Amino acid sequence: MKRLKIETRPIAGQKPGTSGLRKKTHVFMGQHYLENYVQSIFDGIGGLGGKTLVVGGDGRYFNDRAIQVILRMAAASGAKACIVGQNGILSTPAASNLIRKRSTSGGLILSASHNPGGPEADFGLKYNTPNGGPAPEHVTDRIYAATQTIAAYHIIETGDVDLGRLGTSTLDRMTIEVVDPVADYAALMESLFDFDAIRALFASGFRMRFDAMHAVTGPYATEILEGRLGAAPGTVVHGTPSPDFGGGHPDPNPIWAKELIDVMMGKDAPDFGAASDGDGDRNMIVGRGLYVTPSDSLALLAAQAHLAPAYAGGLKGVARSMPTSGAVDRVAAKLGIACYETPTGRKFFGNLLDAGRATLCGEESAGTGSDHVREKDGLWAVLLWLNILAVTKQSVADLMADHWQTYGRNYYSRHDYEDVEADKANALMSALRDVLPDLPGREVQGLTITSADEFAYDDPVDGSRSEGQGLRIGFAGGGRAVFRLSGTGTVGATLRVYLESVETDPAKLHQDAQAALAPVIAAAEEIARIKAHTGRAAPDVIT
Ligand code: VG1
Ligand code: CO
Repeated sequence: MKRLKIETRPIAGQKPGTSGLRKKTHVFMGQHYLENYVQSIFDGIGGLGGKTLVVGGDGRYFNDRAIQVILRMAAASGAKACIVGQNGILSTPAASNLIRKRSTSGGLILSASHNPGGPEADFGLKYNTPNGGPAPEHVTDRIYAATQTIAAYHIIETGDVDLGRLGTSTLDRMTIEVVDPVADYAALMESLFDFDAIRALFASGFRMRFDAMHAVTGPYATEILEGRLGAAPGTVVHGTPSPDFGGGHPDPNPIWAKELIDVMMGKDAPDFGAASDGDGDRNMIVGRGLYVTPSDSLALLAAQAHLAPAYAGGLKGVARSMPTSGAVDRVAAKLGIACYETPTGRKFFGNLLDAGRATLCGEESAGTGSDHVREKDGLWAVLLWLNILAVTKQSVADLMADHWQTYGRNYYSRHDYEDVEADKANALMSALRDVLPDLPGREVQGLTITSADEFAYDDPVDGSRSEGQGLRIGFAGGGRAVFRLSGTGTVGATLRVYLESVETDPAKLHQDAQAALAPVIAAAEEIARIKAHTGRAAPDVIT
C-alpha cells in the first residue's frame, strides 16, 4: 500500500449548491475531478485526522467507483474510520441518522437526488455536518474556497475494499465498518410510530402501493412495510435499486410517477399510494382518486402529528420553505405554535431543529421531515401518514376534505421551465426585480397586488443573513406568485414559478388546481413576461 500525493490544479465551477455539488456524471468521472472535490471537502472542514465519517449513496451509476476513491482518500488523510452502507448504499435520511447515532464528524452522501442517473445523467456529492444535516453556507463557502487553492490530493494506492460483506476491516490505518443500511433506520422508525396500529390497519385489508422508482428506498420500504408492518407482498414496486433507476426519473411527482398516479386514479385503486425519490428524502402521497400536494401534506401532518407516539406531546413549531404554500401557517396559528419561513433548501431547517424551535418542516418540492434526523425523509412521511390513517380510520380524501373545511384550501402549483439559456433566465429575473417596487397597489388580471419583494432570510438562531432567495408577489386574498432559479440543475437554468391562491368558500374546495389558479397564472405571465423572455409557450413540468 503506497500513499500518493498527486498534484492537481483548481477546477472551475466546483461550487456546492443547496444540496452539495451536482454535475453530469462524466464531469465527475473526468481526470482528478472527484478527487479534487473530495480533497477540497477534507481541507474545507479542517482535515480528516482522527475523524470518523459515514459514507454511502443512492446506488446510482458511479456510486460504487466513487466510494472506493473516497475511502482511499480518507485513509490517506488520516481518518480514523469510515462507516459505509453495505454495497455503498445509504438513503440520505439513513445516512443522517447514522451520523447522529454514531456521533461521527459528519458524512459524505453520494447522490443527485431526484435527477436521473447513468453515464449521461447526473451525479452528486454532499458533505453533512456532525448534526446529520447538509453543510451550512459558512462550511460550503470554505469547501468552495479550498477548490480555488488546491494544489494536491492524497490517496492510497491499493485494490478495492469489499463492501459486500458486513463487518470491519482496515485500509492502511483506517477502520472500515460495513453496516446494514436499513437496520438502524428501521429501528428509528419503529421508535417514532405506532407499528402495532399500522400492522392492524394492514391486517384489516388496507391496501397500499409504494413506488420506490428503482431507487434507494426499495430495500427500506420492503423491510419496513412488507417485513415489519405486514403489508401484502408486492406492496413495494420497482423496489430494486438500479444504477440508472430503470431508465426513469426518480422524482416522485405526478409527472415522473405517472404510473402510480394512474393506478391510484383507476378503478381498483388501493387505499394509499406513495413514492420516494433517488436518495429517499422526498415523498409523494396519493389517496384513492386524490393526489395530495406536498404543501397540503405538510399542513395535514402538522395538524395530526399528535396521533403518532413521537409527536404526542405536540409540536414545538413548524417551518416551511418560502415557496411552499401557506397551508401549514394556518395550522400553526390554530395550534398556537411558531411557523418559520426559510429559503429553499433543507439546510435552512437545521438550525431551527437543533435549537428546538421547530419539530416538523417541509418544502413544496416533496420534502418533509422532523427533528428525528437532519434531512427530509420520504419513508418517515409515508409512515406518519400511515399512523394517522390507522388511528383515524378515515380515507385520505376524507381527511383532506375535513382539513380544507377547517382551514381553507391553498390551491398550489409549480411551473418549471427547464434548460433555459442562463442569459435569458437571468434577464427575466433582473427585469422583474427592477419593476418590483412599482407593483404594490396595481391590479393585474383582476387581482390586486399587495406586496412585492425579494426574499431574504435572517436566521433567528445564528443571525446569518441569506439574500436573493426568490422574487415574490402577493395578491389580495392570500394568493402569491414566486419566481426563482433552481440551484440544483446541471444544464442551463431552470426557472421555477410557484403559484398559489387561498379558497375558504366551502362550495369551492374541490376544484381542479390549474383552473382555480388561472387568474394567478395569468397575472404571473403578465407581470414577468415569461413567454417573451424564455421563448417558451408553456412550462416543461407542471406539478
Ligand atoms: C430543489 C427543490 C428544493 C430542494 C432541493 C434539494 O432545489 O426546489 O426544495 O431542497 O431541490 O432537494 P432547486 O434549487 O432546484 O429548486 V433533493 O431531494 O434534490 O436533495
Ligand atoms: Co432527494
